[in-house]
Amino acid sequence: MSRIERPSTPDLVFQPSMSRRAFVRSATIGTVVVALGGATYVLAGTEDEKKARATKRPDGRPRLPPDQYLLTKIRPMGGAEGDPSPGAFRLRVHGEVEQPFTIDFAELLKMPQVDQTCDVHCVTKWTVLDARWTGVRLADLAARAKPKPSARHVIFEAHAGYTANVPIREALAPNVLVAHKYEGSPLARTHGAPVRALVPDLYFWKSAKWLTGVRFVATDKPGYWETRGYHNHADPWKEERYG
Ligand SMILES: Nc1nc2c(c(=O)[nH]1)N[C@H]1C(S)=C(S)[C@@H](COP(=O)(O)O)O[C@H]1N2
Ligand SMILES: [Mo]
Repeated sequence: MSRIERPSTPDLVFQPSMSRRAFVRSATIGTVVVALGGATYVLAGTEDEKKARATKRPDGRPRLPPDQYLLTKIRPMGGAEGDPSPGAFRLRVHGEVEQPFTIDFAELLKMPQVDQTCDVHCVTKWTVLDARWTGVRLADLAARAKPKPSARHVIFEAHAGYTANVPIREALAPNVLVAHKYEGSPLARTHGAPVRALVPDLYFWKSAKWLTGVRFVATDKPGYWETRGYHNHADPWKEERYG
């Protein structure tokens, strides 16, 4: 996983000594560069960040979790890409369920569609506010599969063996989607085309791209990043970054 560290910049700083490398780096993370009276200033996005930190979500938590900064668009974070064609897509819903099933892309589109605006938070410290997604609630797919009382966790399964584990109560929250659009357009290949998971209230690594399956399990099974030093749960407000 690539890591982005944010340079520490106050609101408006005159940095004649800033190296070209540091300047370019800060310019790529959403800062605004302005020229005033012949001097160059770096205007960091910190006013928006202060505002987002001061604003509360309906659940009482701040819009911006601790130690996060803002980007305006989600950033491709890599991973082994699956086949992006909707025609090849199959999603298997299985495990500790009464009615396991597999659906293709056309069947997914026939299920109730949700258009949702929500914030996403990457463990590398960027946050995007008001990202717009379209997809099907995982709870609706689960209702069709009928999880057994023994089901306690959901394992998102993706191309090339990537997995991410989420407790069932959190996975069935109404804002957890199997998403196929971002900002009104089909998902870009780098963002998981044709279908990804979206678990907005946990760090973004739980949102498996190139989704192939949703498996209900009785016993928790730490996934790809969870077995590589990342936290098993991943709550951004508790800064559950590393295990
Ligand atoms: N299949 C798969 N899904 C994945 C990953 C991956 O490597 N493979 N990376 C995760 C990580 S670490 C992050 S931060 C997000 C990044 O999503 P994005 O590239 O759309 O920003 O996807 C998550 N989903
Ligand atoms: Mo990540």
